[in-house]
Amino acid sequence: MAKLFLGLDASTQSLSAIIIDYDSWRVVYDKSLNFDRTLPHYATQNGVLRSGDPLVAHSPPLMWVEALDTLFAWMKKDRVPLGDLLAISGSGQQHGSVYLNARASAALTRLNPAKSLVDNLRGVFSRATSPIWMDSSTSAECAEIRDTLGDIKATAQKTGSDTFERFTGPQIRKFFKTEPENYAGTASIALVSSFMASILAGQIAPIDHGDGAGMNLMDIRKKTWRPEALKATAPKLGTKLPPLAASSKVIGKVNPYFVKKYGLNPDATALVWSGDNPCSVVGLGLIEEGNVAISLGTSYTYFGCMKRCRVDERGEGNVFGAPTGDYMALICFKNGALAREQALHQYGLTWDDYNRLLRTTKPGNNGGILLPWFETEIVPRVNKPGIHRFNLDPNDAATNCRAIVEAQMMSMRLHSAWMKVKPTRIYATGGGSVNAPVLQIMADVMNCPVFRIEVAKSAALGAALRAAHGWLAHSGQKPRWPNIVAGFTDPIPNSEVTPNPKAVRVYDKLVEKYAICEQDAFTRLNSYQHEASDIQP
Ligand code: XUL
Repeated sequence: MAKLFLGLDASTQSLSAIIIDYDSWRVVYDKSLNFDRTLPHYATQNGVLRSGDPLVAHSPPLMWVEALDTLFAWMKKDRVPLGDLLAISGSGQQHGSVYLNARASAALTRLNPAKSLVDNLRGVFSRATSPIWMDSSTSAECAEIRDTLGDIKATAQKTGSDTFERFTGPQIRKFFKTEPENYAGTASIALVSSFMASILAGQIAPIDHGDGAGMNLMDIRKKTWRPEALKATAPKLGTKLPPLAASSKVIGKVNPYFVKKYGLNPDATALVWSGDNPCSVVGLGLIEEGNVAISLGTSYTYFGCMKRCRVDERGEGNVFGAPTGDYMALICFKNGALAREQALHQYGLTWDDYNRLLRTTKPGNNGGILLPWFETEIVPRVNKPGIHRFNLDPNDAATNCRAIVEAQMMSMRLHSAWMKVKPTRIYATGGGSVNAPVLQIMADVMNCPVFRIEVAKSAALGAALRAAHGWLAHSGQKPRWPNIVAGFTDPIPNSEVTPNPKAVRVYDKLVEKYAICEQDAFTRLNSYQHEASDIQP
């Protein structure tokens, strides 16, 4: 009998299912349900309920409940051999929180298969909507929690990250402050991941160390709730949080609801879920320290696993638990594709022109540097947008285009140094990774080979791998993590870009100058109201 494992991914816009066959490491089923399209009665836009306040971003948890029922119905209709599934796990958008009342625990255990999941669970929420990771309305609460824990450095050392608006602790504090009665009526607080796991397991599920680290509530080293952080957040919070658990933990047998309604094997096991980023780490095969993924999307993200827990004391990067039991770092740069697009408009170029200019200019740009903070920046923290040029003529399209990409890569190198993990293999993903000259600069600045991969549902895939891993470990077998799942995460043929030793030497020097330029820009930003968008020292 095939060893089949199901991974689900409750992301912002969709719920996806991936089934893998463990013996062949092949994906045998892959399906997604888009919330806006399939469940339009929740009136979400890209999975989010929009209010008048642009800082607020919530989603309806009942929509996730209905999506789960619908996706299982689709799998049954597609004749997926659901009876052969050995275990199920999942991945959830990080930080989002679900507020459950005292009826929830019993309702989860006694789901009636004659009714829909929605009808079973309609009455279990103490808050109708769930704040999600796109919500940035909690700056006041971030400051309050950070002040109680000490400062940025202390908060990062204690919880793995500085306080961030999207993190769950500040969101819980805001709920307690603005709706104290509903907070008091909350028996249990779940993350998106642990809420979905609770439905599948028929009991309030633990929160795993990966997603738990995105709350500003977990002691990042001990992997236990940190009483001081709970106290700084809201009263009696300890009584409302489920236990923390390793991401390989088997919660128990799958909820009989799914056995009776969809024909799952009554012995199939339900594992804890994790966050989408921790799941992607194993989905992309970033198992060994030094294997790093760089996603070149609207924003750029840099992430990879760390064997030892190190935190970013400047509070820019985030540290989460990785499904392997190690740690992972996630660093998000806002001025990604956005910055290159600005240059495109400014100089009236096409992407082909941009690539040609990158090919015809020299690595190091003769010392010309540009800080591309077209928008406020997350890493480094820049609250006032501005482009800062050093030894660069603003009218010269070619050197400015090169300077933007060089700055983005040098910033990644500089601001990932706290991990103390030298990249040995970089997987480049996202729209920007199709540009070979950009990947050449990446390889040269990082002094590391770069491979292109298409990331198709790495989080759902990682969840399926976690299901396999947890199940095998639970049944006394020695599981392994694959580096590549064929047809899914294999590098695009002939996409390897190797560093050019001469260029590497240029960037080893230039990165020092780049760091000085950043400092210089910060001094200016801090010392006077900086209005000019161009600075030419
Ligand atoms: C990570 C984060 C996002 C969400 C998206 O900190 O906020 O990547 O996990 O799903």
